[in-house]
This record gives sequence, structure tokens and C-alpha cells, in this order.
Amino acid sequence: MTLPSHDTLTAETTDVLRRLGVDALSADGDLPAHSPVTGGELGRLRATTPDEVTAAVAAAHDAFLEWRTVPAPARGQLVRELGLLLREHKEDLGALVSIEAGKIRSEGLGEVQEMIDICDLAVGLSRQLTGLTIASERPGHRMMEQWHPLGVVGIISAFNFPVAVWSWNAALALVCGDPVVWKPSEKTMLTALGCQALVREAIRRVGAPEALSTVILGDAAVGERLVDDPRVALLSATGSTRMGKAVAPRVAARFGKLLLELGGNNAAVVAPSADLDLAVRGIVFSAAGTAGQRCTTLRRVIAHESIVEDLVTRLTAAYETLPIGSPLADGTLVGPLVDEASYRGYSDAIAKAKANGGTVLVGDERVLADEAPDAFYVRPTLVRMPTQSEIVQTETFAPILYVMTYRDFDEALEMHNDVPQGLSSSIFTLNVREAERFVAADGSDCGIANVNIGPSGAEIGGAFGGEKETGGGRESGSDAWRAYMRRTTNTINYSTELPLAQGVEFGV
Ligand code: UN1
Repeated sequence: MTLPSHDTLTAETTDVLRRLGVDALSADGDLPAHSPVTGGELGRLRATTPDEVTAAVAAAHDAFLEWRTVPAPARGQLVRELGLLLREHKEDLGALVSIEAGKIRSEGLGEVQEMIDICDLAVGLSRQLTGLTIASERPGHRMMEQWHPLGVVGIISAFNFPVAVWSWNAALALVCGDPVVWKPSEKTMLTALGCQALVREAIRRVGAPEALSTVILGDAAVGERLVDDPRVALLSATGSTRMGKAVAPRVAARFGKLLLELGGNNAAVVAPSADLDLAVRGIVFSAAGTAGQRCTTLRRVIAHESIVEDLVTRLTAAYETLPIGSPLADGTLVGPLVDEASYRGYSDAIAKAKANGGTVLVGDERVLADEAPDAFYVRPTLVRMPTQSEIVQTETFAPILYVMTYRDFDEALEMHNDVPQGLSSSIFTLNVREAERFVAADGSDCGIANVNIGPSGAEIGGAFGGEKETGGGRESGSDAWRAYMRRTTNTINYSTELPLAQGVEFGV
């Protein structure tokens, strides 16, 4: 499968950016934007200075003081406009995701669809930010809860979902009354600017304060300014556990709120009764899709010993024929790794797995290196492992799937939970007892537990996130909006007496 020439790719990028209204490329910029499709540079951007970050947060805070008094359903109109603009520019923004993150076209478009979906959810939510009324123990009193806007939300996002994860945060934050200041990955800055151009247009159309949405670009120093600013009421960070460990104590030290969505090491238990056709399709999409670069990517299969040989034969056949190549070409299912460091992670992990007794069934192979020496395409790799050794317990952000076996169900659950991460999980079984046990309190310890589908590809309607080293945050649907608001408890006395709670007497 042939790759596009870098000139063709650059020309498409320039056209897409123009249509999205982005005019930020500058020849003398200090930040290069690359495409993993060819490995070449697409252009340069100017980095935000740390002082500009502080100014951006100050402006966002001023916008907050205004936006928090706008009725929530009116705030929803801004997100409604954003959703309309995303529909209009879906092709272009999706193309930019494919060019800059290396996702196949369908996944690039799917990511924009995920943004549209969360906008729809947020618009509805703007009329449903409801609190409780609670029975008071005192006569003539009423208790209630209100949810008020929180403040500036800082968003740190990763390259692999360069716009959807921003939109999970931004769509909710904006209806909840909070401005957003966004530091995207340095690997996907153009996509972020495309998105920012659309949200600024939505802001202009509804006449909202411009500083409701800002993008800051740069390295860790830029991120640190955002993380440390006391006006950033909530910091929502998506990325590696290492990044989370650096960021979380700094935010906690100033009593800021945190929403963390960090590493995953997601597994599928395949039970004796599993529908293997379905399991194979689910496994291959979750493990090889997005070239293994989702936080929800399937990295471990725990298969019952009675079906493992059959499963492995079918998986090997599917892996051998996976079309790898330009994510922009029709028919490709596996695009590139994002950069050389990712490729090194891939080969080092496979070497460690082999040293730990693993047998590579398919993969351990770089492809298209002659055609594109600066791009890093690899064959998704299937490794049979004798035990769950340390390398299996480590998240490697690449398409490597470790297959292990189990004998009884408790052993499978134990292996399943015996990793430091706790994002997503799945079981393939037609046995109702196993299915229910897997999602019960003593089953999977992850934030997401699925039955008869893989661990990736969640819809926006559910709360998204996980436990342990995944960081505990929940984004997107369900009641995740509460993280973007502050709760006040109000006790209202409409009587002429002043009874004290707990029967306390204080006669004055
Ligand atoms: C991520 O990889 O950071 O569930 C997010 C999924 C997508 C989101 C992944 N909806 O795979």
C-alpha cells in the first residue's frame, strides 16, 4: 500500500486549515508540527510563553465572572452552535485528525462524531443541572442543593484523541458555566487549532466572551503554569500515568480539583462458552485498531485453556491479513505509530516479552520503512505468554496483544485485576453467571466493564474513566458534569423559630 507524498499531505493540510479558519503556521515558529503518516514536518507554530499562559488564565477568569451568571440553557446555545459547526466541518476536522494523529479516515471522522455526540448531550444537560431537595429535621425548614459554576477548567490532552477528549471536557464545562484553557499534545497542535477556530466562531455567533476558550501551545513549562495557577479550579488531564504523577501533587498542593484519565491495561476474558466469531472481531478491533494507541486498547487476552488454541488460530489468521498503511487510503485498518519513541516502546516491549518466555505468533515487524524512513508503521503483534509477567502488567502504547490462559474463573478474575491500571475491561461469554460476576463488585475492578464487546469504543453517554493508576476521574456522560460544578447545600428557615440541629440548646 503506498503512502502519500509529503507535498501532497502538506497541501491537503494547508487547504483543510484554511477551510477551518486557521492561520497560525509561521516559518520561524519554534514548535514543529509533524504527520506520522510520512514523518515529515507540516509547518511550524509559535509557542505560548509562560507569561501568556498566566494572561490567558486571567482572561478566562474574567470570562468566568460573566459566564457564571448567564442561565445554563442560554449557555447551552453556545454548545449547540459548536455542534452545528462540527457537523459542517466534520470532513475537514476528521481529515486533520487522520493527518496529525495517524488515525484511519473512519476513526478520524468517528472522533469528530464523538464531539458532536457530547455537544448534543451537553445541550440537553444545560436544562438538567438539577440538585436535590432534602427533608430537614427541623420544622419550618427546607434543605436543598444547588450546582454552581466552578471556575476556569484547565485541560491537558493527549495525541491519540486529539479533539474528542477536549470536547468531553469543554462541552460540559461550557454549559456548567466554566471557561476552558487547553494545552493539547505537542503532537497534535494543528488539530487543536482547528477545533479552537470552530469554538471561537460559535462564541462569536452567540456573542459570548471570547476568552471562554483558549489554546496554549508548548512544552512542560507551559503546562506547569496552567497546573500551578490557583485560578484553575479544575485540572482535567489525560495522558500517561507518569504525567498524572507529576501533575496531581501540584494541583492537590493548592487544593485544586483534579480529573485524571491516565493509563489503561485493558483485558478480555474469553470463556469456554464464548461466541468466538464475535470475540475475534471484538478483540482485533480493540487491540489493533488505532494502531494500539487508545487508552482503552485491548492489551491482554485471558482465554480459557479449552478454547485458547482455536482462538489463537483465528486471531493469527486475522492479524496476518490486517491492511497496514496510509491511514488516508481506503481499506487501511492500521495506520502508523505516532513517532519513533513509540516504535522503540513497541520493539523494547516485544524483546522483553520474548525474554520472559513469550512466543511471537504474528508481528514484531516494522513495515514500509523503505518508503517512509521517518514514519513508523508496525505490524500488530500477537504474543503468547506463559504467565502475566511484568511487561504484561506495563502499558505499552502500541499494538501488542498478550495472550494467556486460565483454568478456573476465579483465577481469570485474579489475573484480570492483577495490574496497576483500572480503566476498561471485557468478557466474552454466553454464561450468564460469568457475565454477571464479571460486572459485580467482586468482578472486574475497572471503571468500564463490558460483556461481549471489547474494552474500547465507548459511547459518550456513560461515564468514562477508571480506577487505580488510571486516576479515578470520570468524564463524558452520566453525571460526570458534577465535576465541573461546585455544590452548595442550602438550609432555608421559613419559620419564626430557630431550632438547632441535633437538638442542641443554646439559649440567648
Ligand atoms: C482515549 O483513548 O483516551 O472508548 C479515549 C474509546 C473512545 C475514547 C478513548 N471512545 O475507545
